[in-house]
Amino acid sequence: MTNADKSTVPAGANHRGSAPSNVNPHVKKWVDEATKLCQPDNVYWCDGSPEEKKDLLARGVGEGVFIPLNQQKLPGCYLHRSNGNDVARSEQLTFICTPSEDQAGPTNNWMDVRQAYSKLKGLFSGAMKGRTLYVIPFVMGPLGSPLAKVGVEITDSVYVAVNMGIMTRMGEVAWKELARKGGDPDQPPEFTKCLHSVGDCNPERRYICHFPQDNTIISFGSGYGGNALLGKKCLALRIASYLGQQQEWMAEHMLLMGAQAPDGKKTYVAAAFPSACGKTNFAMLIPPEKYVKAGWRITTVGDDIVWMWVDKDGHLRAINPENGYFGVVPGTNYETNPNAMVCMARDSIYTNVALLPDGDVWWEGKTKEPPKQCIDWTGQEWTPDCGRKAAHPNSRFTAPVANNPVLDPAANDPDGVVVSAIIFGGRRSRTIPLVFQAFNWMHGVYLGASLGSETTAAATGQVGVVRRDPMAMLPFIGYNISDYLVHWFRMRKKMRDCPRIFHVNWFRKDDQGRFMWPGFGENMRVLKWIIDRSQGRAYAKETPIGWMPRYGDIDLDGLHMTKEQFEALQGLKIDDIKAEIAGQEELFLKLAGDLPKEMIFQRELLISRL
Ligand code: OXD
Ligand code: MN
Repeated sequence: MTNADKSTVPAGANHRGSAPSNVNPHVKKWVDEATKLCQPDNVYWCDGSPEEKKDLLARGVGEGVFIPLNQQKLPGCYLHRSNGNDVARSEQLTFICTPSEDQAGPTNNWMDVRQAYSKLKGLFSGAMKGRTLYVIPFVMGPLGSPLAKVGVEITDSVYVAVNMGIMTRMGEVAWKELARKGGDPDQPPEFTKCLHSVGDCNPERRYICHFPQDNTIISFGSGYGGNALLGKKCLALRIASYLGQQQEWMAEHMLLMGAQAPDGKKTYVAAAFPSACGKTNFAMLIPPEKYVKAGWRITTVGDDIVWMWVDKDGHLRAINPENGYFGVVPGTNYETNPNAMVCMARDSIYTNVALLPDGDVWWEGKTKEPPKQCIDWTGQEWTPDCGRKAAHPNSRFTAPVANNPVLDPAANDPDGVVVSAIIFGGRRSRTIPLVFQAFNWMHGVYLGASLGSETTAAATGQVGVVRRDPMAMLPFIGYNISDYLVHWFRMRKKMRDCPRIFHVNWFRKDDQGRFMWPGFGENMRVLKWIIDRSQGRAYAKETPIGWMPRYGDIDLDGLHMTKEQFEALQGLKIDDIKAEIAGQEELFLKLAGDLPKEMIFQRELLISRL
């Protein structure tokens, strides 16, 4: 027996950590090859049990990866401080690796598939010496769902092992799901190979590579969520978007929520907002009191990713492939998102927040008054006047969906839920009204495709500039964007009754720079209009950009908003819309000759309406 075959982590475990006797031979072969390449000191196969989680956390504490928090206040919660150079997704170091550049398209970084494998082989060779290699089997999607996908992640990070245990259905269940999918024992079963090493966490040697045609992800040099928890952005969006195009379904960067009306009728809505535009807040929205009293309830199916397919009745159905939340913490508090606060109050991992003297955590916006002192996210003493942020602007919590007090009962339903409305939204301080509805699916796809948003801290780069972010998927489309847009247009043909499509902007500001809409729970008012429109109940007037509520069509009772204020919030200036169309040019030029003709038609129609 070689050293690498022995599982010595965690000590004393009864067979825990060794390969299950019935592991699929194709999986075993791949793990053996990776082990040979990476040369770890130990190999540990995760089973997903609660005992294992405890052991992994204890091991992480021993390694200094996790700091236990105040267990009275935050039972089961730990703090992790990442390397200062590794605090967000690294889009410039993220690659789609295919035989030809054209398959990755003009919006992705491309690497030749053979060159990528050879470069990565060099980086991974011996990379896990002195470390433990964890084998993490996981399922994306409710068990037994037609869309559920199995992945196996190999990593040398205990932080990744624990977080994958929260974010996915991890462990034994994955082997069962793989067996359920069955197939010919001689044929490799469909599973995504995910190979990850933090390496030396050097941005010069950081590569997040996707091989859609091989259903493979290889990530080196980063421990950050989106770069390292490979089930999330890498599998559930980039690889899944490609699989979806091949297999006629859709993987989208969307939240999924249920809204139950006082009459008990529930409507499910999916919404695509770019990173850090409040998807988690919207998905966990608490309606204003009068709505709650009237009997409205909002429930969360997912806060970041949906997979959607057309069922045999021609309806668009959706599941959330994830089993946890990886949410942004700054700005979250008991007023802005009480449900998120409850989610992260137990069994959660905090990454890059500040540590209070009593073992509690803090971040900007958690309380009105900052603490007198704390340890900041880099581990240094912090006081309010020190001129630095206590928590990193992209600090995160990882929490199980089961903690969510408003988790939708269908969250684990393999058949998912029927989607009645799709909402696109961005962070736009000017030009774009609070809400409008697309004329039809094709127009809605154009709205989604030309979505723009002011950039935030979730990705590295400049903050505050309008970036075109088609369907909020720009960093996540695992193939050529032209084919992706064509796929969206074509999905219409498969549906008998398609969801209505809307555009929202919670972030419009007046000339004094003040937000014109209160946002948060009050977004319920907009949601109600959207639901009523989807059910054919509410009125709207036709405008050049779509259907819009008039003052009086949307419930503003209790908001003290005058007709003039509402009209300013919904106002359209033709010159601004023209400038907006010019702003879309950047994307249109990138797509150049490959722009789907439907996009050109929709733009021409818009111009003709102005
Ligand atoms: C995320 C992101 O972490 O979109 O969800 O960046
Ligand atoms: Mn996201």
